[in-house]
Amino acid sequence: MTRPHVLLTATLAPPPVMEALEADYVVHRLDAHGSAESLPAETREAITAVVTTGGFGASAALMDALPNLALIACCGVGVDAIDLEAAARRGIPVTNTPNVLTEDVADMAVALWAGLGRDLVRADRWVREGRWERDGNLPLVPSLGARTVGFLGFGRIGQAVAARVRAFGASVLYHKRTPLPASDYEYVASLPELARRCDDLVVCCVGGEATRHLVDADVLTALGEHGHVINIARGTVINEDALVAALESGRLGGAALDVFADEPNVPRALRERDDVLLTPHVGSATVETRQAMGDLVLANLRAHYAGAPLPTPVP
Ligand code: 8YV
Repeated sequence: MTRPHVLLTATLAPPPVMEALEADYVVHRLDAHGSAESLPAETREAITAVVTTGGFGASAALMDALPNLALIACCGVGVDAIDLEAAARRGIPVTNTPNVLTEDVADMAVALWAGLGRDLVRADRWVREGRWERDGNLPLVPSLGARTVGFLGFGRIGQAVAARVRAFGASVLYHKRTPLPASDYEYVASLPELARRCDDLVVCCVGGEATRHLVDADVLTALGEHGHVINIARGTVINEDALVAALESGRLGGAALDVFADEPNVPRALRERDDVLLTPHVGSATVETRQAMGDLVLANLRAHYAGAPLPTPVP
């Protein structure tokens, strides 16, 4: 059987995912500028599927460059970087990788929450820079179990994080557009009110225009001088300039961020602070989860080329 041609926007890990992809498909890659337009016309015509990531997505221009594109398979749950309207107009289905990454992303969110709450960046530097010997002990911090954690967005990932922070003894509040039909967590109808009532705001909502800069200067100020913001969703949800300003003026206590407005570029002002914990978009980056995500991408490709229902279509 002839192998279908797919365009891959970024190498997937771990290696068995790439091996399986390359065994069943002719894999093309974007040019050095990350664009498909300059690929030879016959390659662009041969490509019938795009395999992409949450970060790279798929633009309308990419779709335009591939006249026979019939599937966009995203190795990631967030599809905000895929122009879904452009795909729908062209009748191109989009798949993603929900569920399989929930637990690992939630673990990472809790690691960031606890790490920031227990002042790990400052503590680590304290030891490395010899300040323990010179200056003695660090100031005390509030107990994690005494904190109230507010969730912006409360889907699968948010609820998995909530279960974890509850195990620490922390209180949970959440805000989303519509309250959950049945939940023993308290719903808060507005984001500013949520920010006023919680110590830590965990951003767990989808990205894209609908949530762009929802966390603005007012929300950050409402969190307050001892408040923390934790983001494992998308950098676009927080106004990064407002975040820097709130930290620099002492209106906000700290931030723990896995995602950024312009990855991989992280503002210097954030990198220099020891009340900021930074990770390079690694929420789902475990061997098991990335394998499971890759397996789902492969399952969607297989189903598509077999004419079978797609396992995880984006509605
Ligand atoms: C990845 C993510 O960025 O699932 C998502 O939405 O943000 C991540 O898991 C990525 O697409 C990994 O390939």
